Amino acid sequence: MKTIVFVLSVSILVLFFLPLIAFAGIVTIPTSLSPSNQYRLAFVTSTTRDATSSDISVYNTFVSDVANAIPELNALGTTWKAVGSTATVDARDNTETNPYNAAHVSVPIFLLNDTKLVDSNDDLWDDSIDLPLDITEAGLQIDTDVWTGSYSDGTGSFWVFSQISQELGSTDSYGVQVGYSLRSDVGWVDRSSYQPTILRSFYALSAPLNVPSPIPEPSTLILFSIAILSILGITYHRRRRATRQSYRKKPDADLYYARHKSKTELYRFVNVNR
Ligand SMILES: [Ca+2]
Ligand SMILES: [Ca+2]
Repeated sequence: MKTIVFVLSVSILVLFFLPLIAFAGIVTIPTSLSPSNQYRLAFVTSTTRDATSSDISVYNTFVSDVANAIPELNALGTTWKAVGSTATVDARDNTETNPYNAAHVSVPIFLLNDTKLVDSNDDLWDDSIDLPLDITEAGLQIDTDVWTGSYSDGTGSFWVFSQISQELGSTDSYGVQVGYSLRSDVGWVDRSSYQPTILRSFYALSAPLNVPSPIPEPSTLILFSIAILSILGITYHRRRRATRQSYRKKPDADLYYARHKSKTELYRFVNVNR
């Protein structure tokens, strides 16, 4: 009987904590938010590629593929954009986080470890972020250079006076702009530059997401209830049997009655021993 109770208890624990175990790596719904709140998610890719293409869609596809390889991120059904600028598009427009564009939804942005990167689009492009953007798609911290081709206001890295471009896909001799994942000042996007043929990470931003209303899964609830009822039933059954056995051990109904002074139990005792 003890074994059955133990097995059932373990089953309940597994059923109850399975969702937590499966999603332990990353947090896709920030715990500090409430249902219907909007937010975006951000990560830095654990994998790398070059920066030789001047077509922003190449980088958007790259970060989308990295995100959608993670089941929890794929399940969000959102679009992912690279935090990158080419000669024809700025990072803040590619990610639809331009503070000067009223059509771009301004919401808090969270990392996949449940911490807040910034509070708004303004906060993203005001030369500093609240925390380094150093958490990968798998929820792990990473120390890496990141291709951005951008300045810290989210525009393309372009020297107007000398007409030199350090944007993604540039063939100018100064190379392409990188940020550094451990920086939270301007250096998060604008730290240094490298020749675009080398391999580096990318930052990714999701489209705006909504915190869902909590709806308990009926199947989980039913399983949970059945398990609880089973344990209660077993416990009741064991107690009842133990009581019967203790009654049987007592030879004298009067002695038992004298000790317990319960007519109901005396009645039970007589019935059991009939
Ligand atoms: Ca802030
Ligand atoms: Ca800021």
